[in-house]
Amino acid sequence: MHPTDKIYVAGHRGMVGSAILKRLQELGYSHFVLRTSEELDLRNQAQVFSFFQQEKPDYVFLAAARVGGILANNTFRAEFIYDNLQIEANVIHAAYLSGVKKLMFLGSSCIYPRLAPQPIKESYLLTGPLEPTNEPYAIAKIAGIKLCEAYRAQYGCHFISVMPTNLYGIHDNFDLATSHVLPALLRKFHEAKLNHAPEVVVWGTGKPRREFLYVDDLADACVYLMNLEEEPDLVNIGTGEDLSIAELATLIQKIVGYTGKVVYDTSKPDGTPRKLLDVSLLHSLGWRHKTPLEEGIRKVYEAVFLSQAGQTDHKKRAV
Ligand code: GFB
Repeated sequence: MHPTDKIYVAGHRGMVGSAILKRLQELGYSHFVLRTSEELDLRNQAQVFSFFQQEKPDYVFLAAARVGGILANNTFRAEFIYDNLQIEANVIHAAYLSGVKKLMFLGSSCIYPRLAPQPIKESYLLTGPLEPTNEPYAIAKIAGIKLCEAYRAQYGCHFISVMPTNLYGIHDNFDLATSHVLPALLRKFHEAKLNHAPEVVVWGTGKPRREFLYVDDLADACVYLMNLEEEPDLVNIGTGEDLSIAELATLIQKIVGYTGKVVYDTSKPDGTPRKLLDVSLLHSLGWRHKTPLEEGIRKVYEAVFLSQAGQTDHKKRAV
């Protein structure tokens, strides 16, 4: 990408899209085309096609998606498949029609089989049944990968997919009903500390293992991969390290400084037992993550829960 190229970041107000935009700006890119979801509904084919015909972006980061934690995925099954399929189909086809030079589609590690051997290589895609709690979302994301692959094979489009592991960051969703585990636990421990609550409830058994990547590192990886001349059509992005949910809870408890008890609500689902990405391909392409987990969680905790601005912002976002 040249500094003058026109770049469309789809989903630039979300946690991932905003981090990608910030990284691009840090690197000197300045020619962006951006639309909020109120201005452009990516589920609407006519709107998307006319936007691409009018703007003709050179590069596209497709970071717009309906996302959420285990409960949101399991509850809003229809929206998770429908919205994501629509967004991907519209944006990827419009990118082909308008001659986009390169498009990067962001998927998720839940596309891999529930019981895939660990760590999970890119080649394990479609080798076994998916985790039921997020199957609709995973099917939509697999469709996105296959769309990129098909347009690449048939029309020679430079469309690639990256599969990030579980992400976290300052602009995360902190709503306890729809968020992922890391922001949820930060909020639960913080509020329990403030309210002198005797215990914090963690969902599931605490045994599942997860890998977490700081979103600014993900953004750096995305821009890095976008700028490679030759790259594989599917690349995992992670740290290559995981921990159990119980270990995560202990770490967050320490960071927050909460001294009460941790209890497990086993009526809530555990989801996939383990989801550790094999990042050897990513490493061989010359990229490694920089932010250690504890440092990243401290950054988020300080920015969102301890700073005045963060507290106001998080209350707005957490209702
Ligand atoms: O982060 P999370 O919601 O998503 O949950 P997944 C990870 C694990 O943390 C599960 C447990 O075992 C949860 O039961 N957990 C414990 C909690 N306490 C909490 C809590 O307070 N809130 C939440 N949310 N979880 C999602 C997929 O799976 O990950 C998506 O559903 C996507 O499709 C995303 O792939 C990255 O890692 O299980």
